[in-house]
Amino acid sequence: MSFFKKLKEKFTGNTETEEVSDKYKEGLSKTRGSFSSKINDLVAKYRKVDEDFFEDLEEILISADVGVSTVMDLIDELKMEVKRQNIKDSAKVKEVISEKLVDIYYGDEDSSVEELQLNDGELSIVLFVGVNGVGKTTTIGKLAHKLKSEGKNVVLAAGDTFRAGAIEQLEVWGERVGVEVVKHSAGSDPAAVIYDGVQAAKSRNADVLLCDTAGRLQNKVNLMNELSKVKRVIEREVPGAPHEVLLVLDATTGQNAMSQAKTFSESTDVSGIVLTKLDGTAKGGIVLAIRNELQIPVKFVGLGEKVTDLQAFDASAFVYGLFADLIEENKE
Ligand SMILES: Nc1nc2c(ncn2[C@@H]2O[C@H](COP(=O)(O)OP(=O)(O)OP(=O)(O)O)[C@@H](O)[C@H]2O)c(=O)[nH]1
Ligand SMILES: [Mg+2]
Repeated sequence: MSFFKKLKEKFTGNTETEEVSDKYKEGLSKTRGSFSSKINDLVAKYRKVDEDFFEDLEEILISADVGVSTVMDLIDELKMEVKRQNIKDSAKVKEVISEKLVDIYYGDEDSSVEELQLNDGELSIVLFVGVNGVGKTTTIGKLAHKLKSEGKNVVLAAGDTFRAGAIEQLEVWGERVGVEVVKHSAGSDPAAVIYDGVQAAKSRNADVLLCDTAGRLQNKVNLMNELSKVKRVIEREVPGAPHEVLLVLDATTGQNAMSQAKTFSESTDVSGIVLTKLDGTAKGGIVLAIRNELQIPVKFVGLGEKVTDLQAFDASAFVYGLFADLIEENKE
């Protein structure tokens, strides 16, 4: 079966999967608009698949923030596949590209969504880190909604005591979603807030505690020290916790996001990435660069500002979003 047909079968004709593919389609419309039109122009320009074709393709991928070394791998794979299938017609390459994008994301692992690692029946703690403005607090609100709708008992801890208004912002989310928020006053010790959050979560038999943290302090060293302190409190209070340390990155910042990932993973064990604001960029290819160059799984993507716009990352759905027009018109 062709790859587009497989994707079409997976993501259409069923309300549950259609909801997912619709979200990706909508959230990736900027990237699709720019990426797909460039690919279409490329195919129109080169009828035959030759060296020049691949060179231009390389540029298109790099301009979508796919990341240089990932692009190189991808181009090598594509060349091999084109040879193997003896593809002469450039239009046929589109499908091979989409298939290889999924392959390259998952690498040798079996292609399943990287789920949030939560402990069933016991308290799980998720710590959110990332620089200011990337979307930590918003993501916590969205994830709280998602977990609650799955029947989980969720508590939030307002660990950003530094930025004015940060505590209130989390409280607004708490009210909107209908979950409890543990807080202290502004300027207090974040580790103490998190400690209280853990005690509250334990005494309420909560399933998940989501911990917000500051994105900016007086300086970077302070921030990293504070995060370590918060993490130590969590480790001490709940063996095996934090179950996830999620680094939130803003997709619209491109290479900056990559360097943030390097900085944070040097001082904390980041277990996964939340890539926000994919809806706001035409360079959604950064998902692939992050996975491939940092070896950290992207667990969620932010595809808009609405509470339902946080999606578990699924590379097939992502590629569906990128090539939706081609996939849907596929008559096979
Ligand atoms: N379009 C879009 N906007 C988003 C997304 N995620 C977050 N935002 C917006 O990004 C802005 C910053 O989000 P916050 O959640 O306050 O960011 P933060 O990381 O908590 O920032 P600090 O508290 O300053 O460290 C808000 O206006 C959010 O609505 C997304 O997936 N798409
Ligand atoms: Mg915040």
